[in-house]
Amino acid sequence: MQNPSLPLRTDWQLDEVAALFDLPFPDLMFQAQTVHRAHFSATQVQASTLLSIKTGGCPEDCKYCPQSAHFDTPVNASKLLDIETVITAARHAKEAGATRFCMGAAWRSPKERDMPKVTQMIQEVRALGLETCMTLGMLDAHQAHQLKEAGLDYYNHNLDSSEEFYKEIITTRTYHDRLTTLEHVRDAGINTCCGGIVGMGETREDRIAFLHRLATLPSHPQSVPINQLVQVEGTPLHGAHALDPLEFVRMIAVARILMPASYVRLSAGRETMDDATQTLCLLAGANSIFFGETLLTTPNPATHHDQQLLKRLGMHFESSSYAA
Ligand code: SAM
Ligand code: DTB
Ligand code: SF4
Repeated sequence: MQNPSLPLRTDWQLDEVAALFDLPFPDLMFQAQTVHRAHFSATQVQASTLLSIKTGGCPEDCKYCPQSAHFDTPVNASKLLDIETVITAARHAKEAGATRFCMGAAWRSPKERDMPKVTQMIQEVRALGLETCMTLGMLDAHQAHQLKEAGLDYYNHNLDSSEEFYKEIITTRTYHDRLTTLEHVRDAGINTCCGGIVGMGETREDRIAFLHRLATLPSHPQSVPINQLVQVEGTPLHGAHALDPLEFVRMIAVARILMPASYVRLSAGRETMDDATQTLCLLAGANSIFFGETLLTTPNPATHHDQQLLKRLGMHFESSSYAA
C-alpha cells in the first residue's frame, strides 16, 4: 500500500512508465486501485461543469478542435458571453451537483481588454460557492497574477500529447509555449489542470511519453483531464482510428499510479463510451468527470444518466469543499 505521506515522485523514468503499460491488466488495475485507495475514497467522484464563454473562430490550428477557424465545422462563432449568462449557468451547475465551474474560451491568449470581464466572472462564480477553473489559451506572468488575484482556483492548459506527436497536431504554437504558460500558472499559485487527448492516431510510445512528461513536471498537476478524442466533422482528425477502450482504461490507470494525489478526470469522450468502460475507468482511479449535457461545444451524457450510473455503482459525487 502506498503511504500518502511519502513525497510524490517527479523523477519517473520513461522505461518505468512503459513497464506499467505492459503489465497484465489485472496487475495494473490492482496497483492503480491500491494507489487510489491510499489517497482518495474509492467511492467519491468530483464533478466539474464546463461552459464555453467564447465560442469558435479560434486562430489556432489544433487538428482535433471544432472551434478552430482553420476548419469548416458545425460550430458557430460567438462573442464573449455577458456576466449574467455565465452566472445563471453556474447557478444551474451548482444546483445539479457540480463543485467546480470551468469556463473555456476559444482564444490563442486573452486580450487585455477581456481581462476585466473575465476576472469579474471568477469573482461572481466563486461567490456562489463554486470552485473556479478557466482555460483561455496562453497566459503571460502578469495575466496569471491577475487571474489569481481575482480568486481563480484552477487553470486548464493541456500538453495534449507527447512533444513528438504534438507537432503533427498543432503548428501555430509550440510545446514549449505550453510549458511556459504552465510555469506562469504555477508561479502565480494557481492549481494546474493539465492533461491531454488520446485516440488521435498517436502510438503507445506517444502515450507513454505524454504521461511521463506530465508526471515529471516540477509538480504534478492537481487535476489531470484525460480526454478521448471527440470526432467532429470538418476537423482533420474526423475519421481517426478509434482507440481500444481497454487502452483508454490503461491510460487512466497509469496516470493514477504516476500522480497518486492528483484528481484524474475521465473527460471528453464519455458520450460514445458505454457504462462498463466508464466503470472500468473509475475502478482504474479516475475520480472526476465533466458533468452536464454539453462539454464546450459537443454533447456529454445526460446528468440523470451519470447520477444513475453512480447510484448503480454505490458511488456518489463529492460535495463542495467550501461554502459561499
Ligand atoms: N483555447 C484554449 C486552449 O486550447 O488552451 C482553451 C480551450 S480548448 C477547447 C481546451 C482543451 O480541450 C484542449 O486543450 C483539448 O485538449 C480539449 N479538446 C478540444 N477539442 C477536443 C476534442 N474534439 N476532443 C477531445 N478534447 C478536445
Ligand atoms: C479538457 O481537457 N477537456 C475539456 C476542458 N479541458 C476545457 C474540453 C473538452 C472539449 C471537447 C470538445 C468540445 O466540446 O468542443
Ligand atoms: Fe483554439 Fe483551444 Fe481549439 Fe486549439 S483547442 S483551436 S487553441 S479553442
